[in-house]
Amino acid sequence: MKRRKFFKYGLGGLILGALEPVKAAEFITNSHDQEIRPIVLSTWNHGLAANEEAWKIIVNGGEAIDAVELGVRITEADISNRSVGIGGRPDSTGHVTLDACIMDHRSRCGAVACIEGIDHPISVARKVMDETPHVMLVGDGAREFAMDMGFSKIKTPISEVKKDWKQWKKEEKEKSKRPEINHENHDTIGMIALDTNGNLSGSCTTSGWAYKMPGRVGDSPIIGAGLFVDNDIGAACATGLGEAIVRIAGSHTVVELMRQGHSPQEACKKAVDRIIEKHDDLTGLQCGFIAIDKNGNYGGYSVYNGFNFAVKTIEGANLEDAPFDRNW
Ligand code: SD4
Repeated sequence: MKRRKFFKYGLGGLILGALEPVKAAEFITNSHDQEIRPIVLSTWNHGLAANEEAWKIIVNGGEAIDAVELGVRITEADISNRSVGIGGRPDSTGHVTLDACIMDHRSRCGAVACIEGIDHPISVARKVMDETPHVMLVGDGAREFAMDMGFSKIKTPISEVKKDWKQWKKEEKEKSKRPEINHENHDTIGMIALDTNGNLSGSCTTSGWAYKMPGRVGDSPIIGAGLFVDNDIGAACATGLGEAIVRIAGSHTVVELMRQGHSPQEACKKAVDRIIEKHDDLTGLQCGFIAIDKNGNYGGYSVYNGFNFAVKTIEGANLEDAPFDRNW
């Protein structure tokens, strides 16, 4: 067994950022005498930068809910990203419609779906959670709510994306093609985190399936599908073909499997197995899950190769290839 280093912090708070030696620790003992292994986990390569932002909150003793919101805002703000935020690809009619959800350790949650012209859907989802009695707002209602909350209007699609969309329109044969969901597309960001108080939260944000039917919503803003958190057990989120993830209530399934005693890794694999069982045609059907449990253990799994996820712990940052069921 690896040697563990213990660090204790007083009631004055956890100023972990200021304490260099903590980097070597596998877990910390917080001011409530709990041993915690704080962690941030998020989907795909873009998760690396997002995790760094989230970690700033975690390492200073902040709440996981703030970490997962601020973390994925980094990805939403990156206009070179074609699958998250305002740089995302539009639906078949040229409208960029965004989906997002967020959930905290008290099972509070908020979501927006099919929202257009707002740059940070994750923060609108947070406002739905914090400021309304509802869980989800969609379409124009979500947009009006965002504007009431002080979010500014953004023009989408950005010109490069518009050019691509026009080209896609021209290529009639491309219209029925299922868009490839893989690491080159960078895809949805889902983030889950365990903070130094031992609390879990998660977030998920996407522009969804490129050139989707107008009004189409995938798994990403659906609590239980794209994201689920149960503070007694663990947290999970999903990426890939949303329709397949919704069919098995993917992220909720992963958390329930952890409740039954499976490790995060096994739980993700079992959820993927279920997707495979429920679909006769797996052509291009990529789905991946990531999960963490209350003890800071983590894992991921995908249908096909090519899915990776970013891990941030006290010991450092990593990009890991998820194990998978089959090769493309
Ligand atoms: C969706 N799950 O809208 C999203 C897309 C995605 O990796 O995650 N791509 O279906």
